[in-house]
Amino acid sequence: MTPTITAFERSPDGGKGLARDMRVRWALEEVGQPYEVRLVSFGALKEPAHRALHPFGQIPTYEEGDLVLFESGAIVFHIAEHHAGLLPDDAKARARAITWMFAALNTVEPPIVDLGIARLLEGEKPWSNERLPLVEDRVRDRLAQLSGRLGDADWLDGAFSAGDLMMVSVLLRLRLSGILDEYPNLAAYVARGEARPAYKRAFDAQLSVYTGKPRPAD
Ligand code: GTB
Repeated sequence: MTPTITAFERSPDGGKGLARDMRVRWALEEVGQPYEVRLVSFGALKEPAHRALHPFGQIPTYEEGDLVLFESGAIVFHIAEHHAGLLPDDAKARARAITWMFAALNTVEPPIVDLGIARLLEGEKPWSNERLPLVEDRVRDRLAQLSGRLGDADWLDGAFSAGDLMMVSVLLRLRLSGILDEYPNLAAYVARGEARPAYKRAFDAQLSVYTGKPRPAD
């Protein structure tokens, strides 16, 4: 059965792949599962029909028959559980890959989201100049720890997994800040993720929603 996901009808990033449907698209592309996309306006997100799918009125959602999921982490985990390619067969390696998914979402993403809020929404506040460096340093702390763990490995724990998919997706949100480049092994890690054919297909698909055409070949 072909699943349907939701994405922004108009993404504030204009298709830079920063909205969280991108990670779901990437997972579906990695496992070779075709999918359909329903675009939702900001108004419709808060309407009862969408809230029946997503209690918080957000994207992405995932519908597969009578199964409805929300939360990008839960959706990617579901995809990874039901298709080969994103989680190792070995039980312990699988548990470690799932641990990295949670680490990306619960430990690395929160300070990165905070930084986005501090820069985009709080930049005009009188206390912003004082707070921003603190928020940036909390991001740097996490990146330094992650960078130390990754070392010169290609991926976080052996072969590419849903843990890497989620971590790269989270780190990508830092690209414009320049902070990622302070950690060359993390910048290279993100670039490896973006170089995957499945990532490129997912990126092009979300971009074409907003431009009407895929991006030119790199
Ligand atoms: N924890 C949830 C998940 O992982 O699925 C969070 C979902 C979420 O934040 N969804 C956002 C949303 O629907 C879109 S991704 N927001 C609308 C609302 O809450 O009313 C966040 C996002 C949006 C836009 C950009 N961008 O344009 O750069 C980046 C990230």
